[in-house]
Amino acid sequence: FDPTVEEGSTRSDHTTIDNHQYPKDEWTNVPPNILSLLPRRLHLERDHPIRITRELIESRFPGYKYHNTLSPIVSVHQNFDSLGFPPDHPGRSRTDTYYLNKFTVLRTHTSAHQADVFHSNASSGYLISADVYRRDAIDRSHYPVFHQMEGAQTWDRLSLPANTTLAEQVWQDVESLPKHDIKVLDPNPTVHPSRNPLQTPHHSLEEVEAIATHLKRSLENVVVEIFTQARRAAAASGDADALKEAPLQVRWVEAYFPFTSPSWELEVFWQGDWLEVLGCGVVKQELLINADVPSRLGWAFGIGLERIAMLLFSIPDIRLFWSQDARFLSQFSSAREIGRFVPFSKHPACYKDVAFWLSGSSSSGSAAGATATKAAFHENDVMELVRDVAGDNVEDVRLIDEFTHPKTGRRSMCYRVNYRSLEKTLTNEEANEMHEKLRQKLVETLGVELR
Ligand code: FA5
Ligand code: MG
Repeated sequence: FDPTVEEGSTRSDHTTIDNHQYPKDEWTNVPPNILSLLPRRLHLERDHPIRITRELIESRFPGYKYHNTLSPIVSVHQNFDSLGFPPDHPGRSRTDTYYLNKFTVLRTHTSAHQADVFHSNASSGYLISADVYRRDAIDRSHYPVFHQMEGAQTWDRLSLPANTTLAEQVWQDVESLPKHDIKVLDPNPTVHPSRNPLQTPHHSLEEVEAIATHLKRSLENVVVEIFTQARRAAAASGDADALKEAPLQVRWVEAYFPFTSPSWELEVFWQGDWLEVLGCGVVKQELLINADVPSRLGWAFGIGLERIAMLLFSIPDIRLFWSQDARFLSQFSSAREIGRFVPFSKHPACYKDVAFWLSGSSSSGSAAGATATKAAFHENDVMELVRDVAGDNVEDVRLIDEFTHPKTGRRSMCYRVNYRSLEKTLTNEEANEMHEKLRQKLVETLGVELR
């Protein structure tokens, strides 16, 4: 923080973070409430559940190199181009990503560091844990800042033991992984070659099979470890519902990422539904070639630490991770066994609706690409205004009605905002006040017409 800059006349032309200045331009869209979360770094905070979760997963990858302090400010090149995101990929849009300016973003995933870490070629396996930023919906499992852990393992064709092929080496490494006995419902989902082609110019089928098996087994082991700990915590709590939970079920599903092929997601059956916990795949060889390690091949994954921590500790709402309330923080310690989180009293919900007509035409198009022109209506803009006026006092925001007027062609939307603090009971007046501000901001910022 540099006071001379803050007070200077250029104040509104730059964003200042840690004494660095980032010039603003027509792409800039990071609000102050998001910037204020940059220093928190929950994955490094002592006794924080995100840190405990990180350390638990790290313990399943002995010998890997850990990177835990990489800056969240990265170039568009690092976050997208280096990973082969096409120019029109929706993830690049200003409605989805926080831009400091045209060339600089808050990383949307830990994969932003893949190219650099592969390039440093410091070890065959690495883990990167970090805060990541995305404009997104508001509900109990989505927050605009969350934490990911990236992992990768590669094998070098040029440094294999004598008379051993790369595939043989990988199979040997598979054999030395710990074994588990859970049921994997769909261990080998069909992979569609149109979107997940085998990298035939670079890899043999045998190599891909060995690498994919090593990848899947390593990640299944992580999930088994998490669930074993969560079960133990449930048993210790004596909670009857917790003990009734069905045995662990996991399944692999095909996924698509621009930087892996083939790609998968791992889903866990949790509270009656399939929950996606990670994405992964065989690293595209172009990345390794561009990182000057063309003789290496391997796998990578990205896992959501909040999702894992919610399973591990039974934490019901993602906002809790940001709480500074001792009733939350005092329940976690890396020195104790994992225990179930005991919710403090749940405060009443206060629902308020807001309905409005969109301005202009009803065309909906994505604003991706090389320009930052005024985008069509995007729900994430509503979410951001809600966070701006009400912060963590909102549990979720849902679209409850939407229609197009048959004569005028105008579109109308109605959102239901659930005002509920984790820490205290909100009075109706407090909720009304926030809601009135939201209504004004919607008009001022998005140019809608209230109904
Ligand atoms: C990625 O971010 C890829 N970079 C993952 C990857 C890495 C693939 C390496 C291949 C190789 P995705 O957007 O699906 O993928 O996010 C990965 C995980 O982050 C999800 O499975 C989920 O656990 C978590 N996650 C995603 N969005 C949110 C969110 N808004 N809030 C909390 N967790 C989230
Ligand atoms: Mg995903």
